[in-house]
Amino acid sequence: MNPSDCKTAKYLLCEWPTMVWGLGSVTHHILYCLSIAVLTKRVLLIDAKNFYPRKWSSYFLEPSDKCWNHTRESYIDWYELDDIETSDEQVVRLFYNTTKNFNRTRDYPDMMPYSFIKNMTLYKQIQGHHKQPELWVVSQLVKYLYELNSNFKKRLQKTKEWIGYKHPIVGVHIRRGDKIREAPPVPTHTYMEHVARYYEHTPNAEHESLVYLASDDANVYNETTNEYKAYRFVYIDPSTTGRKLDRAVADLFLLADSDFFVGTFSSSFGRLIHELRQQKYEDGVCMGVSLDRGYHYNSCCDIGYKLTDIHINCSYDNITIEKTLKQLF
Ligand SMILES: Nc1nc2c(ncn2[C@@H]2O[C@H](COP(=O)(O)OP(=O)(O)O)[C@@H](O)[C@H]2O)c(=O)[nH]1
Ligand SMILES: [Mg+2]
Repeated sequence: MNPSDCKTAKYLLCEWPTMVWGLGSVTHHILYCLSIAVLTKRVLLIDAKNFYPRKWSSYFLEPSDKCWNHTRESYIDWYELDDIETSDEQVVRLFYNTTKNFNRTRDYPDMMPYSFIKNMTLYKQIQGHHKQPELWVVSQLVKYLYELNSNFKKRLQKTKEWIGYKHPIVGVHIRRGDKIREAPPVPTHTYMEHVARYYEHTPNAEHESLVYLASDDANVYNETTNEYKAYRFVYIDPSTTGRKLDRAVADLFLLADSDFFVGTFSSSFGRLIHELRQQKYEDGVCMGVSLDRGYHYNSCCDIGYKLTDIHINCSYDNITIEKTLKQLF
């Protein structure tokens, strides 16, 4: 990402066609491209209609300020190469399309966790510290990509104070909306059963039991706060005006920074929270629970983990002993 000369540097041009994707899906596609760029020692260029660099910098630091505007005269497609890792071509294009009839003759290149995993010594080393080395590797990429800028960090701090976000707090992400076409909705009481189990095992004497609630469905807030009076719900009111993306990024980080997370990994947004949380703990695998699928990298477009879900049995008895490394912002 930081070559000495942009004119001679090698590039990976990642391109995907126009479509409306959410924050989690877009991020996982960028991370996939980033993993290949790192692996092949190329500077990543992104050309996607739904990727808005100006919006990016409202929240995050630019991943790199070098070579991003390189003008490319020509490129070669990755599938025309024998080996993308050793190719001398200056610009290699990785174009991918989610439509089933896209005529692709080769599998997409493996993403970074796979190539790491081929190196068993390194895999075992990571395993000594973390129950899911694949997840740990992905979280390192997320860490590089998702560095909040100081302005948004301040805004998040203010929001935290304003809504009364304090530790310990359980983060609950209830994904409904368009997702119910892809995954059966999980009833609210199932989320709340896990909140109750967390607080049974981790009683909190300092203040009442707090829950940070986030959903893409505005009805969830009244419904949940009216029904579960034993908890104090903290949230950003979905009726507040402002950019939709502001609330989504804030929800993402406030959920990621909670002490325990209850969500669904059928949601890309949910998996992104879990990935971010790996930076908060030495091993954050059991510091959250998915109420449907196990952890996997991506559900779309044949990229990552060949769609295998990784399930790990976690016990509520052990969660307090995980070492907390830091607050996330
Ligand atoms: N503000 C807010 N928006 C959400 C939440 N959950 C989902 N969304 C919205 O729904 C989109 C989810 O799309 P995506 O990231 O692709 O994940 P997926 O559809 O759940 O797999 C996000 O970009 C948000 O706009 C939430 O808890 N809070
Ligand atoms: Mg989606």
